[in-house]
Amino acid sequence: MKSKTAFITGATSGIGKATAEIFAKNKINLILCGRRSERLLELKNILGKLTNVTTLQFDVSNKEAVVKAIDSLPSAFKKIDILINNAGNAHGLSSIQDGSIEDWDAMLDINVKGLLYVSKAIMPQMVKRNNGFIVNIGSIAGKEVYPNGNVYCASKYAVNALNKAMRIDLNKHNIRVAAIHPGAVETEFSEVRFKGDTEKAKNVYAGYKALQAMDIAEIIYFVVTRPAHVNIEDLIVYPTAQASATILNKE
Ligand code: NDP
Ligand code: 8X3
Repeated sequence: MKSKTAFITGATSGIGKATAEIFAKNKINLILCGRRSERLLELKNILGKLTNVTTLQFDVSNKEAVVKAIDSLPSAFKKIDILINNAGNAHGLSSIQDGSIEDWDAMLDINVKGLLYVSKAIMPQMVKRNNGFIVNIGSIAGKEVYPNGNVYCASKYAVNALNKAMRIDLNKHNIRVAAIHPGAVETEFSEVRFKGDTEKAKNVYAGYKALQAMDIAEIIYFVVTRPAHVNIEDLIVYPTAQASATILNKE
């Protein structure tokens, strides 16, 4: 396979799925990851018409599963040029004293440790080749703490710190590292945060035009296609109606 290969976590929905779509249109080979196998299969069938696609079904927070999945990649997909660390979610939105410990564990295990497990399995080959690109999807929640955001914000502050750490430690290995921090993007994010309460989730995006997953995917594609000497390290992207994590110009 001549063109570059990208490994995308959280490709079954939202930002990760849109990134897979734009990468496929631009002939980037794809390793698509997520837990929902039926969605992975559907994506493989559709995007496989545009580029080479393989899928890996695993939970990023399960370190043995991460290693096993990545070890199982077919030889044509073993060389990974671009890693998009996108899998993540929020569980709950409540004051810290009322938060659920299970929700805290899930957010820290997925958003922080999951990102580390996947990166740990892929960084060594990039170091060896003295080449690679890692894009970490942070959040405005990793730049500003907002009321009731507590542990989700902490997890995204950690992503922000890890992005900087990767940039520093991988710099001498010619590996580009970039973080993109979106504000409100209309995806399944709020459905997950509110545990399937679709009305509550819909309300998050009501009264203004939220970012769409493809808005972020186009930016990711732009970032990874800059010339070799250019690295866009840290980028905040808001919908026009949003001025901060908490200031939103709703109708
Ligand atoms: P979605 O809920 O639409 O997508 C989340 C993706 O992550 C899904 O593909 C899901 O796949 C995957 N995922 C979740 N948990 C796991 C897990 N344990 N193991 C493997 N994969 C997992 O949300 P978004 O597209 O909005 O979210 C993508 C990223 O963007 C997240 O990191 C989120 O924090 C961040 N973000 C989102 C914003 C927003 O407003 N939407 C704003 C700022 C940042 P599956 O369920 O199949 O495993
Ligand atoms: C997702 C955006 O504002 O809900 O990271 O934290 S927000």
